[in-house]
Amino acid sequence: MPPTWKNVRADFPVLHQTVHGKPLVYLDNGATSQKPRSVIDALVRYYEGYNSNVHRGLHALSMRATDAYEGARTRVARFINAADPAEIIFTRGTTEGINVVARSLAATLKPGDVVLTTEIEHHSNLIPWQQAARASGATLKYVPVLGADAEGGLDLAALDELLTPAVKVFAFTHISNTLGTINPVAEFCRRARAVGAITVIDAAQSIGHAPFDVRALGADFVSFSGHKMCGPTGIGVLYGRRALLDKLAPDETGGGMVVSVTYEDARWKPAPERFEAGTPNIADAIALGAACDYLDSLGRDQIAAHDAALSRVAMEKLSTLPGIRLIGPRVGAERSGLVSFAFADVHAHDVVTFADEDGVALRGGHHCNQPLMRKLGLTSTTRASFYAYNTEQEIDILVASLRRTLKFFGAG
Ligand code: C6P
Repeated sequence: MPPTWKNVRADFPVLHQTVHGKPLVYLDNGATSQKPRSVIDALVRYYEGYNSNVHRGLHALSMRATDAYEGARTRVARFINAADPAEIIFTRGTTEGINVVARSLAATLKPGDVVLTTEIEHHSNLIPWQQAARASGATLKYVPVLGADAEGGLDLAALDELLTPAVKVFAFTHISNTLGTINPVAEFCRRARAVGAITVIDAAQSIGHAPFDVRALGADFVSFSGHKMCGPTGIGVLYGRRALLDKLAPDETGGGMVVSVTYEDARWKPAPERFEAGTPNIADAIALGAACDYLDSLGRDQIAAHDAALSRVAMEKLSTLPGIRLIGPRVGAERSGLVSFAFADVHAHDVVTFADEDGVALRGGHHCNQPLMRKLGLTSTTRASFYAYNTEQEIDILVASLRRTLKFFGAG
């Protein structure tokens, strides 16, 4: 760990426990990250000190809650360098944000239009576009991934042919949750702009792991989850460029998002309220602001370097295991802080169960990437995903656990 981080692990209460009598080695950060004390404290402060509804009350507690909630919006805007806090819509998470954009954009699509996405998308950035294409008559196309182990990343040459003026939406992930591939999102945004396509970035796996600047990218929409970036579950963000948000119809209607209502009709407020019908997730939004503070106190460039160093070490050590099939970028190539692998004779669920006995938390399964798994001829992989508090020693524990598993199954 970088020396400036003194004692990152001490900030995370949950890490200091044993599981099945072994020290917890938490390597399932792709599913959800752990929460630092400062984020937990922000939740407790709200519920103990000023729990109240926002935007509705004129009493002291409500005003304090409103200030903290809107302050969190401003903090998130700064976190991703949005031009205006009004471009930050609080959602339940990445999935909800993409669904909101896909449903809203579906109304603007027509037969002949193309929605372009990629073969490595999480179901959350795939099914909403299938639905949008079905509802509008638009055609859904995919940028292919290269290599038998998807080691070659997305096929940029195919992008030349696919990204035509017929493409109205280009939706892609920043970091693949199964492969660890880091997509060239700046290039994707630039090329999409050149043909007039709207970009939608799934930043679920990247937002808490590396600097992210929506204006430098020129991104139109970005969706991410609080719980993968040291924040609480149940809160996420949909960033939308102001000019586009103002043109989109709301996805949900109800209280808090209207200027005036008659028995016949209603007029919407501008963004962000227009997209936040009903009482929002006040406590978790405020705590998400605390998560932004925490991550910036570590430095997101430092986190990215730490993730990359751990995954490089993990790839090198894992490649020594007999019969392992490593998925995604090859050993030594650039990848994010996660590694995904399969053994011919041991099912991923057995690997995860054995690792759990050694205190190691992994994920095994299709990782909500079924079409990609099918393309790779797999049903599942085992995944270890790292964060700022993980160490090289934990990778050694992982590798030792995997050796034990392979021996048990007569594969080692
Ligand atoms: N991936 C995992 O890989 P939600 O559940 O809405 O917070 O995030 C959905 C999502 C969208 N895109 C990507 C790239 C993701 O990785 C995820 C969530 C988790 O373990 C759960 S499947």
